[in-house]
Amino acid sequence: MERTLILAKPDALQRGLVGEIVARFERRGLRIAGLKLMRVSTALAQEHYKEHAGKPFFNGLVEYITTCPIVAMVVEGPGAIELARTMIGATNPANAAPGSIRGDLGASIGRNLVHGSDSTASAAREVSLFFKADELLGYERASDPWIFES
Ligand code: D4T
Repeated sequence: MERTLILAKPDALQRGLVGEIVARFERRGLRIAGLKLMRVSTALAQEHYKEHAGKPFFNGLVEYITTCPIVAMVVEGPGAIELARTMIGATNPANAAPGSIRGDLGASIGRNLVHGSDSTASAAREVSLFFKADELLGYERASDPWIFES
């Protein structure tokens, strides 16, 4: 079982694509463990994207993700991190496979709709940056819906 951070970025909100994006993860069988509409502060944006600090696109990236609310989501399931990355597609929508979110809906590398954690370490770091522990809910009861085999 893995958990990964998914962000529907400002262009997803502006274009009315949040429902489409959430639905894709749900339909693929990943469970929603956390979900919220929020504004990203400059400090949070800089921390989230710190691996890109100093790169030419860094300031634009921080400015962009702080301009408009986002929807942050934690999804979970077996192999969720890699599965979500495959579903999201290549960073540049021009190279993203048709069928992926960016390949179907993405406009440009600077407006690529979605973020997904890229490794186990990133997922742990990013989930805790965006969510407090008590904002993440499990589905432990036998009656809770669960698509995967146990
Ligand atoms: P995120 O992190 O948003 O899921 O995207 P990726 O994991 O697919 O890509 P990334 O970390 O390499 O880039 C983060 C973010 O920066 C934007 N970007 C990236 C950009 O505007 N210009 C660029 O040249 C690159 C490489 C897009 C995603």
